[in-house]
Amino acid sequence: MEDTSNFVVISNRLPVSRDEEEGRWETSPGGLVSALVPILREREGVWIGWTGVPDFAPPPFTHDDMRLHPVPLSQQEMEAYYLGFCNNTLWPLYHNAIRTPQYHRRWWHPYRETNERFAEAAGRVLAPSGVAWVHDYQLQLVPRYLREWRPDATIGFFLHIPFPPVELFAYLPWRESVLEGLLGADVLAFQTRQSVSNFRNAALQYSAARPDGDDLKYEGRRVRLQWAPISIDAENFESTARSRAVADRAARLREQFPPVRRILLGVDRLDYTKGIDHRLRAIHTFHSRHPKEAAETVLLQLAVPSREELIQYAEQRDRVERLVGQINGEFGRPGYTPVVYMYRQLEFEELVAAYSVADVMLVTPLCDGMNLVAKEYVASRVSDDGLLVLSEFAGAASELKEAVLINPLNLDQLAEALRRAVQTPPEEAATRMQALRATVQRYDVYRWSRKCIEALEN
Ligand code: ADQ
Repeated sequence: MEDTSNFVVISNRLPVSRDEEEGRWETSPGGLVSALVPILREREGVWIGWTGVPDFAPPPFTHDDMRLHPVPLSQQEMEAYYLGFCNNTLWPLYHNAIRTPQYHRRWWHPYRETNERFAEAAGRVLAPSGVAWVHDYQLQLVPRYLREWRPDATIGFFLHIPFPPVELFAYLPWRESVLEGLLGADVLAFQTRQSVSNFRNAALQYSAARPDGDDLKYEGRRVRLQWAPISIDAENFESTARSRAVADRAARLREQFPPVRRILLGVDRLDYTKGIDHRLRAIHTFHSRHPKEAAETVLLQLAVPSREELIQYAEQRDRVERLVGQINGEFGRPGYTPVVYMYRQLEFEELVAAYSVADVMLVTPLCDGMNLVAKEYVASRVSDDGLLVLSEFAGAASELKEAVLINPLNLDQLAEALRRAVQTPPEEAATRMQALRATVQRYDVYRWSRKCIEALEN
């Protein structure tokens, strides 16, 4: 008899990764994990997910006070389910098809089977009438499978990425099955009101769901639709930004550049949705049109490696690196490099130090569920200075209204926004930043998780 629990979180990845050299587990960084740890502790909850290593699923274990139940995935499943269906079909389709989604039946079947396996793992460990909270696009069929097996459960689902407009979603050959999968939940939560409405339209058009006020009725049950924008552990960024260690690191980083130089910063996973290439092209336009102002800036672009096995990601990396080379070749000179580019994962304090020295933060995705980087920058600006330039296509744009909002595809507008950003009077920057900081401090990740869980428990 397995240990059961009243509260189970199910996500593709467990919140830990394996350090093979040291032979131990490490808790993954990030707000979601920090927000869920106290909840899991309080309820003696269980987290179900994959270890990140194919064919490696040790028996359940406890790490950092979290009870973890690994689900096995073979190398072939990892390729078909994860790299294939999740990241070559769903990811581009849900991000407004900014890359062409690939549709293959040989990926769909492993997606279904894998989802069934996660649901079974959850069904085994969930105590009678317990709460299961399923996360993200990799596991959209889990609510339905779990409900079939455990009709007593209360099931929540949170989508971290956008739900696309119905006209795009309609292309998915398995759209009905995906909707039926999601509609197995009692509460479906999304990052933006737009995603809530997109899902509602898709469900009304391609499933048996019917309107029930703002929610849906499906198979005699009410399915609640919730707008729940995710956030960060703002207090942690703020206190880290105020720490001696980060102040020292930030001072050392600042010393690398002449005092007159304004630091522009980009921090992204190297993903084609993040608009790093458009940002660089706008930087090129900025240097061409306004050489004097541009020469007083440097762009620090930090990119964390991601999904390197996929061709679109390798191509995007090439594109980004070519543009960096082009800008530095055309506008650099001895003692001046316009773009400083780093392709690696930074430690937390290094990241906060980068946020602390950045005069202007550039967050320019073409499409993004939320974008936590924008919120992290704001939380780290403890002196109420600095300017956030934010794409209107990031979920964060609907909350961070005092940012300078731009369309990243409009390179002229973006280049002009850069010119203005570096000349913004400090009083204007402070007014904007104070308002942004108030929002991020108030709506932090703890408030988000409470909101989601209250909806499930009421
Ligand atoms: P992501 O697409 O991964 O998340 P994002 O929200 O920006 O996007 O989070 C990226 C995280 O990686 C941030 O916490 C950031 O600090 C970190 N990071 C980026 N570059 C780094 C570097 N070089 N070194 C260290 N850390 C780095 C998905 C969705 C988003 C949604 C989140 C949460 O795509 O839209 O906001 O989930 O729901």
